[in-house]
Amino acid sequence: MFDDLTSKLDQVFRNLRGVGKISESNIRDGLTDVRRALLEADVNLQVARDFLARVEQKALGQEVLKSLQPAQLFIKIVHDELVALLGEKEARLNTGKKPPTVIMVVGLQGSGKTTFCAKLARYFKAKGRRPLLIAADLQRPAAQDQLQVLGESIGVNVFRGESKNPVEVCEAGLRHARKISLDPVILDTAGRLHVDDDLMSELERVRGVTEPAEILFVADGMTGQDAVNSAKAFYDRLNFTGAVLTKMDGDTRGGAALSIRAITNAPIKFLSVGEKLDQLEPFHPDRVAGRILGRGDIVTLVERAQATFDEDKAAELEAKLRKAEFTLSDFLEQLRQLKKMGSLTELLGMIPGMSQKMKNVQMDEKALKHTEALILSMTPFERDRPQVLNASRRKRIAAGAGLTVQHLNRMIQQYEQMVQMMKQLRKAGPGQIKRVFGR
Ligand SMILES: Nc1nc2c(ncn2[C@@H]2O[C@H](COP(=O)(O)OP(=O)(O)O)[C@@H](O)[C@H]2O)c(=O)[nH]1
Ligand SMILES: [Mg+2]
Repeated sequence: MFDDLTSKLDQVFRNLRGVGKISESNIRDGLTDVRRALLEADVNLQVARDFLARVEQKALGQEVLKSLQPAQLFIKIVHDELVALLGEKEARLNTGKKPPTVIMVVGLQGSGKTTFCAKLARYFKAKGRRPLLIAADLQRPAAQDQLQVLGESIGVNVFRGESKNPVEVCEAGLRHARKISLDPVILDTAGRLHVDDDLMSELERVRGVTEPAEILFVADGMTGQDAVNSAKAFYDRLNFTGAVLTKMDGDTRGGAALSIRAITNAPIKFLSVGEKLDQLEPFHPDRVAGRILGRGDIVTLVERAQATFDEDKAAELEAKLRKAEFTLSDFLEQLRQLKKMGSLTELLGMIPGMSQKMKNVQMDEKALKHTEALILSMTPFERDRPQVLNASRRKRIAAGAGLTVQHLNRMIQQYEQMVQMMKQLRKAGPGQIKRVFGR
């Protein structure tokens, strides 16, 4: 997410830090470079212009030139304005006046509505709620089945109804939810390839009968300016109350994220960061601004760790470590837990200061598969006692995994480093961990 923009802004700041004494013309050059970076990230032209005007006013007005660390102050101004552009504070979901709360999900075809509906249902279920999904997309024959399959995979009820009319399906679904006290109710509506009047009228009728507390517009984050244009069209007709950006795991340039709030005045409420149903993040403007500026997002990282790490397993590992029994099987377990949290490259991007350092190192997801293959081709005896791995055992194991002895040696080295690092972390306590993360 935002990698390209991050590295371009980083270069701008680096240039500013590089000059001994900053002059007004340095600042103007900096502003020009920021502008270029924003436009290359596909930020809407007007949005970029307004943004720059605010930064310029602050930068030249706040006596950046006289401050002790002009470059730092300039970065801070850009940061604060980015946060303002993204929406100041986290926007929470509205609750209906009386239950069930209806959340209507709208957007173009293929933007990720159905996937998001299921993610949202999962999100509520994890909070102890009993959501209902209503399959109100009757445009495509398979759309209802798709939602049904997703619903089943997370143990959430999906209402399909008999009618061929989406308005009636929604009404019936809502009655069903009231009868058995399901709340919230999430409506997966139909999309089209382009904004058209038919679709908008249908959505208006659905809105009329269901009185949603929340209408969420789903925008494909990969499409940049197009997403902004369709957002505007949907906003003009439906006045949606929040936006969701999907496919933020791809190499999106970030333009939609930076423009949508300014164009529609509706806050972004979620980011969808993958096809799996747990890949959903509530949107925090300050954290995202931090990520864009390459400062990392340690809070999201920690939250994700808390959500995915199995606490019992973590405690078990810690106990083993204390007794210096951390074996290769534990090493593999640890790596698998890490993998569950998301791609390594993405995780590293959230560690402050890492995203720039790691820019040219494509974290090798393949290496993880290799490690898995190597450890699995050992006997349990060998996994527990890596010290017995002599040359002939190493040859057999490497061959078994379809890899070379060098691969195996490198993996063992990493394992030993991990054991060392964990010992040090444990000795030093939480203070050390803080230092590692730079906060
Ligand atoms: N990589 C990625 N793919 C996504 C994400 N959200 C949805 N998709 C995929 O995008 C495609 C369209 O999604 P779908 O939910 O069917 O869109 P709809 O037509 O708006 O209902 C599917 O292949 C999804 O798996 C996301 O956050 N990341
Ligand atoms: Mg759909």
